[in-house]
Amino acid sequence: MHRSPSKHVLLGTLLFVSLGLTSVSYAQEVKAGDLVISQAWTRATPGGAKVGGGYLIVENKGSAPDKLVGGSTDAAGRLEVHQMSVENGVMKMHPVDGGLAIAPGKSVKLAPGGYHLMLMDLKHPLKQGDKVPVTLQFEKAGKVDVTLDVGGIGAQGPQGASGGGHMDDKAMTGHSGGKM
Ligand SMILES: [Cu+2]
Repeated sequence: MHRSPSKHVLLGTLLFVSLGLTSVSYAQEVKAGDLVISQAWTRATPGGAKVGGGYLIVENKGSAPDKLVGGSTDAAGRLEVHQMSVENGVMKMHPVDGGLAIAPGKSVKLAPGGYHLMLMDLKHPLKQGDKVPVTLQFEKAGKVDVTLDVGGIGAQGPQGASGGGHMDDKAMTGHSGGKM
């Protein structure tokens, strides 16, 4: 009487969905102390552009807050942590004062239209398909190397795992992680 075939179907579906998510997860997930950084990406920039954005997700699995305070990259003169806000109907961005707090047990998403990394004084255009090594600076976790996957100019999110699953050795220097 309590047997319900539809429950099995539902379970099967859930299992399938979670497996599916796993298989399209991004090649790079960087762990640094209590932080897990994933889905790091950026957009291609038009020639001559001097700035580019950077987007990722930071999850704090620990019990203490941390802060993303800045970073650096060889691809640009400076790297800042920015936020967007709308003032009088105009989208503006400015550096996050004192760093971006990552509360314990929470994830913070840097995405177009919100918090983002700002690569200032780009040394060369970012090209779709390239990988841009970036060193993030956290208050507690310290320096963390991640790689931004460069998507198309109008990309709204990170690209799937299609193509480019392998890691560039040069991008791997600085942390000991290997392929899982
Ligand atoms: Cu910005």
